[in-house]
Amino acid sequence: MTRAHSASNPWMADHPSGHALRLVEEARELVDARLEAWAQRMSHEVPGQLGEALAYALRSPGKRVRPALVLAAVRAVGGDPLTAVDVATAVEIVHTYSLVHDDLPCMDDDKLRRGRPTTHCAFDVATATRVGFLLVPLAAEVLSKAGNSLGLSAEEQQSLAVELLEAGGIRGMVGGQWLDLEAEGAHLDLPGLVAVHQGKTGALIRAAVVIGGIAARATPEQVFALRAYGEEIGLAFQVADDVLDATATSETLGKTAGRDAALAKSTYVGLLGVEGARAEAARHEQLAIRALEVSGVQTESLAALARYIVTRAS
Ligand code: GRG
Repeated sequence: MTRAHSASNPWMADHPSGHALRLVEEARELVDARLEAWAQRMSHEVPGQLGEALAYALRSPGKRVRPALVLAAVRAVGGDPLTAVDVATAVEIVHTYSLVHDDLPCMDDDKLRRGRPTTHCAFDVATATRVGFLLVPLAAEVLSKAGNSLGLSAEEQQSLAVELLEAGGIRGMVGGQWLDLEAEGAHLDLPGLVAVHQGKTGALIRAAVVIGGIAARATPEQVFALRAYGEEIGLAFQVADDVLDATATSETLGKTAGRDAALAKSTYVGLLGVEGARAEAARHEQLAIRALEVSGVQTESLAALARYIVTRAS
């Protein structure tokens, strides 16, 4: 999809719709209130600097795209998003853990995240490492409490937990990050890059969508469609991320721009160019929407978020 084509097709506008922005804003308000409550609790329950650092990480101001996807998936299968805010919070806490660890000197070694010093810069490496490890069981606790208050069966709760924790594991973020670190300085081809990002970025995004469906008691067919949608927008998200890393400023992104080039990483922009990468993101977006259209899942919110993901400014 070229920009000329997108300009002639209002559905493919090259900026997020008001609807998408409202969905993200709504998720941010709802989830930020929960994160704030957990931050206060952690700073009281966990002694000293570690409690403060946990609260610092939980309060870090992200876009909250994954929570928005959880709530949109709930809506898409006829559920009430307000019942799933804690589920969305659990997903965001896992994402927050991954950012804290991703920024550590032994990984991407970054100083700026979400417009603030990274957790290891605001505190120290040992504290940030512990913060990351403690956020994962916290997410499991938040998820389990959410499953109970939703009245989900033991089997449904198990599916939620498996979905979230597997996305963080060797077939998800850890596996993808590992491949990514090993590939620094090497030249990956497109299948190699897809393998990195299906794990590193895509797995949690896909899990967010599937988890929303399970929380709203989606049918197996609906979960299948949500998973296929999530797989595609997970990749679209990373392609857009590569474009932003190459074209936006650190101020807009709230994190260091140009980091991929500095770390000699293979990227979609490196392989396809900026316009080619934009077209690749739009291709994944279309595949995502097509996966929903055949399933009887309501597409409106999820389609709006797919467009948001490929056209966001940060
Ligand atoms: C031990 C090998 C090993 C790995 C640990 C740290 C880790 C697991 C994985 C890294 C996963 C990661 C940070 C992927 C990047 C995903 C990504 C594009 C994040 C940016 O997401 P946004 O734009 O950020 O939604 P905000 O700040 O808005 O939430």
